[in-house]
Amino acid sequence: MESNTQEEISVEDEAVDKSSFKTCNQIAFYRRQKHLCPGKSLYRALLDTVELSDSSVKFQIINEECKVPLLVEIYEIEGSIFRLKVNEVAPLKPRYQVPDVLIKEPVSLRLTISQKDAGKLVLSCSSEDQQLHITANPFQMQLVSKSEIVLSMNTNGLLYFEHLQHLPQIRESTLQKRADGSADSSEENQEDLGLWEEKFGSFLDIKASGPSSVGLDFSLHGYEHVYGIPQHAETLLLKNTSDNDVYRLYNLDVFGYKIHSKMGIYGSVPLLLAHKPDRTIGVFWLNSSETLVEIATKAAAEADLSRTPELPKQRVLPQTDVRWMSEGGIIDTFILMGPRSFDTFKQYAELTGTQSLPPLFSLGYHQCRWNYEDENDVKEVDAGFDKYSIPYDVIWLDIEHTDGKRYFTWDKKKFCSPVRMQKALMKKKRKLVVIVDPHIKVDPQYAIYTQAEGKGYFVKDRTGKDFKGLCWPGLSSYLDFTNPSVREWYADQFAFKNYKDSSEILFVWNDMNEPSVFRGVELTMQKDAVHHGSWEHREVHNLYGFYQQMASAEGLIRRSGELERPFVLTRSFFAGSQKYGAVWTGDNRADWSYLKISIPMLLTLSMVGISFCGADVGGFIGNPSPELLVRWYQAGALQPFFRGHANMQTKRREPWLFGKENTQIIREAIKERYSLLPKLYTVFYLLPFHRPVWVEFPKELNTFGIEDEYMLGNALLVYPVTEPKATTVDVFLPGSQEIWYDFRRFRRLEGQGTLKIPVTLNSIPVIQRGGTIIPLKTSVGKSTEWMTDVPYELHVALDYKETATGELYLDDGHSFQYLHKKQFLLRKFTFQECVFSSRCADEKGQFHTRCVVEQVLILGMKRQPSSVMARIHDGKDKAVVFTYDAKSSVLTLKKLSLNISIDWEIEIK
Ligand code: NBV
Repeated sequence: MESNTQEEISVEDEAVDKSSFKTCNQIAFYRRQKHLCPGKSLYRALLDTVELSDSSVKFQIINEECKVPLLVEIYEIEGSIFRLKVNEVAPLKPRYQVPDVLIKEPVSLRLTISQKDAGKLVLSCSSEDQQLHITANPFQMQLVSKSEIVLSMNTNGLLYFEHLQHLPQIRESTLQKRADGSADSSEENQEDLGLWEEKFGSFLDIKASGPSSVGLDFSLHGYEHVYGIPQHAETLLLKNTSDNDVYRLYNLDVFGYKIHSKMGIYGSVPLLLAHKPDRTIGVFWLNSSETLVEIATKAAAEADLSRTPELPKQRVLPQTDVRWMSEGGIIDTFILMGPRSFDTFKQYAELTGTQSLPPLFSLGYHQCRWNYEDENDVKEVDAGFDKYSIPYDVIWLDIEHTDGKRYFTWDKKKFCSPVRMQKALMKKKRKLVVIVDPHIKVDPQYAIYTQAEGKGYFVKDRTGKDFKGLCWPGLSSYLDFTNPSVREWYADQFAFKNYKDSSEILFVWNDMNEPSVFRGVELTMQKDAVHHGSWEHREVHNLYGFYQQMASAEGLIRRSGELERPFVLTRSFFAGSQKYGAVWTGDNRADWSYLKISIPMLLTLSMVGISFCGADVGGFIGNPSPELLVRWYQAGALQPFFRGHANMQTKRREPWLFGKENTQIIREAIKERYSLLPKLYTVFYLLPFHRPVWVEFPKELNTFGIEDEYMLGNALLVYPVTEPKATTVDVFLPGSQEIWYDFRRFRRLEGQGTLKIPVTLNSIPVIQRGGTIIPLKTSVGKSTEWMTDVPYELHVALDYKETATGELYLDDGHSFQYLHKKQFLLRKFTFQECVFSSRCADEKGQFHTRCVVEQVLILGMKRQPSSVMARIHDGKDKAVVFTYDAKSSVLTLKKLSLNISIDWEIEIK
């Protein structure tokens, strides 16, 4: 085993240097598209070419300057979605169209032509209140709903489409001269536009297809709040961009990324959401090449009619203009019409899939570090959790566990018996996650390398040889996950017979899959590298991590005989990654500002379908103060994916290393998460897990920009403390008719709007919304699996009508039986007119469990009952033991022992 790389490649030096990354003006296709001035578009629609079929409307548009025709295809898709595709009528060669992201070919409905003349085409949709208005000259499109224009395209005339061309003679000779060093400076200057080649530092990108970028502008009428397009370390609300500071979607490995920056980091989801009180819409731009997004919001205003003072003042509606620009591919865009935010989420899920239901263990706490050194280290850390009575589910091994960063192997000096180690964890009902990166050490002794090399499974360089770059193992090649055969083969590497000393408790972590290439251009792969089907890397760049996670998840499913749910964490992602597992926000810093920004970063991921997401608790880089660490645990415990992680140069930071008091507070935070697991699992089933406040209060303007608090499901409002030495926090309680209760002390919070809530280090504010019912466990165990039979407790928070509802989802927590055999329970709890009932909410599901509801707490109960009776369907009435606390208005029903899977009701007299 060699350890050459750490010495050779200093992590800090390689990764922090910001000049390694491009600014917008260093991106040639951006400079080219910026030559186009807003105004009248160069495109005219040829409406005499209109063809109407059962599924689409097609016609040509022509660029008045170059006369190249483009084909426009319009689809209405079931569920209030529109799709617009623009491609060349006759491209020199096919242009890249993103495969594998849409879960199926969307079902199209028939559009009808309700008006057509030389200048205008009006298409009516299946739902009568929606129409598409197409203007011929200049070519523009408007989406009209109930005679209100919701969205229009190309209004600013920024439709841009570089048609594929033959390499001009002059270019060929320049390239030749460049190769033999005789190019003169006038020829060099032409490189500015970066048409056939583009320089960045010492890197030269030679473009096999020449310029091929596309772009289009959208005007969102009435909208001034826009969200989405992760991943950026930025606010929840997207900001207005300026020249040279636009949102970039380009997956990059940025160690210790800068906060409040629009530069691209690890993953990309080209979905933008816009919200106004009566509608949420989405624009999904399906393109996997480098993409830039400009945003210009004009707020609502009073029109300046000073020159005509006699006219009544007019309100000018707000508007947001969004301009998308991509380096390659075609224009393929979906408009999600909502109208409610949940409709928009659903529409997007219909296209790209829903978050896969995580195995229950993965909702527990994960303990990670670069690195847990050896078997003994693992044993001691694991024992530490028991010693300090802190629940946890998974211990993680980083790159050092392998034999010289050869993934799927073990460093047998440090881990001499991985099987023994896994058996010991298994006995404790815990799991192991190991890292599996996409780069493969160039080493003829390494079976994974020789097989992949023999089969031609690596990405190629421009000349057709295997692409080689530096990464942790030294010189490496990169598996071409865009190739289905590579994914098949890779999935098989997870089979127990192939992955020596792995067991069914071993799960997977895909890191460095932007892909990260040390000393590569922008620390990634050159765009002129070549993938399966001869596609250049530039076309598929943002899909690389998506495909690796897809193959890894498939491998784990196959390994289990298709029985068990996989768990795969990925750093890089794209639209649709939610189908394959979890995502985290990469190399953050142990700094308060990174704790704070993690909240909008995760909410943004959640809004674009990636519900299972988290940030490294404690901050990956640097050493958190005990106070910061405590606050981060409290925040992380109520975020979807909950993992403590630390860089190799940091001090050890297992939860018990910061003194008795801090250990106690961290323990409480983790235990609270475990007691809330029934609720957390249920919201994972119902989705999205956590959401911005505005999603629950869509009409309340003052919630639209909130990013320091959020809703967990529909019931809990969480306010993570992200300032040092905080003694109070300003929590905004929305809804004029809402009642809010302190989740831990059960008392009603007095007041509305912004409340100054006192805080101590012991906890962060968690507030239950009146009208909701939360299922919890009455006690916690060493890990999730120890808690299967622990009884439930239900927290019923009454609203002003003295009613409440809630759900519980339950299954075996690990297999696919919930899908294939409908082995699940979905229970609905209702409190109305002093009767509390538990009913089946989905007759299709059945699941046997011995688990009972032991206790019910009713918050906001105004009177002491005279008696309480429980009635099991077809059974006898039974008197219920209860206590009533008049001061806090809490009624506690005790010793209920009511099976969770059957119907029953409790009457309060
Ligand atoms: O594998 C080492 C680390 C990992 O711990 C971290 O979580 C990743 O984001 N990895 C990055 C590579 C090295 C970063 C300097």
